Amino acid sequence: MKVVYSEDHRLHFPQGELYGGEFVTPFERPSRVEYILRELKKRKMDDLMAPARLDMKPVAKVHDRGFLEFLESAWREWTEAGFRGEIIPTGFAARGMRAKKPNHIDGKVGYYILSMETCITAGTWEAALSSAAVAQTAQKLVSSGASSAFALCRPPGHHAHHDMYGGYCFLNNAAIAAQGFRDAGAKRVAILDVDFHHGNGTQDIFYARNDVLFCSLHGQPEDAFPYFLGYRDEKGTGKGEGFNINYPMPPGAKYDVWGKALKAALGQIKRFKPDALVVSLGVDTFKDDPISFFKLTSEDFRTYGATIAKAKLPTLFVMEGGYAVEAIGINTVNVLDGFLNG
Ligand code: SP5
Ligand code: ZN
Repeated sequence: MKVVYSEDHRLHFPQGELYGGEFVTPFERPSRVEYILRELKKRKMDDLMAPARLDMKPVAKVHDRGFLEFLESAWREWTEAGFRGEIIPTGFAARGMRAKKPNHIDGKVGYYILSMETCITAGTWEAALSSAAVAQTAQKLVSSGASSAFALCRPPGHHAHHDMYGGYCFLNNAAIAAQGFRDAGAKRVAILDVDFHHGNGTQDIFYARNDVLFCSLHGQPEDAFPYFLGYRDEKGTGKGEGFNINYPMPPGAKYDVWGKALKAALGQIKRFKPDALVVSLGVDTFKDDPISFFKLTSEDFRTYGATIAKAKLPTLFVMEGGYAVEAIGINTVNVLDGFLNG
């Protein structure tokens, strides 16, 4: 399996993440990728490839133009306004207020953000572009006949909406890849999101569409980020009705519960008869993850990799979350190894 990877992820490394009222070193940090690369090498699965230049057409189909322009110019506008820290907004269009985009950068940030732990810094836009290029290059490999590929994306993408960023995500890499599959001729694409967190951004982007089925397994929104989306009764809208399926699960869920949800999701995916499968691969379902509450073991990751392989679909793995850094390599590569070798 080819692994698409770019060093440019390093351009995004904020100093701080707002966590429990403190600024801590971000959980989503560059070393995550290094641990994964190290484990791929160890198992001789490091068939690495650099991304091609990003084709913006699929990006423009899944993201709002004003949002893309905002991300591109945010750092310049922020520093020109005289601000010296990393980008964090102070005000929001809360209930009952007007959701109109202001001119001042501080207001614009409030308009486009969905959660405040995610800072923008000088290199964020470039890193986000490189991450999307990684996903797109891997998608093109699969569109051209590879049975699978791994997009080692960083920063992650599944929390990024059509026109909002947050949850460590800026551009929705999995959505860009799914759109790329469509543009390359796939009639139907399924997205299976196994990150611990609900894939709110991916849901938002495809909510009214019936050509992309979105299934997400995640910590229930009553207790887990992103808190305001991911309930079971969110099933899609208009012609997209029935093409969004959420599997929220309570704190402490182990593989007996999680694996059942996976099988249910794979059953729905099979019924949909997709031409390609995108797996939003987060390994923050691990028992020792510092910000999550599922209890999967390292061996469970291998098991579910093998289960996904049984769908026998052209499959693109797109890296999302996972913050137990010492185990992130083992857990991620276990999924790929289980997928390839049972
Ligand atoms: C891609 C991805 O996995 N993004 C996750 C973003 C999570 N951001 C906020 C987390 C708030 C966590 N609160 C956890 C309490 C733990 N005791
Ligand atoms: Zn996550």
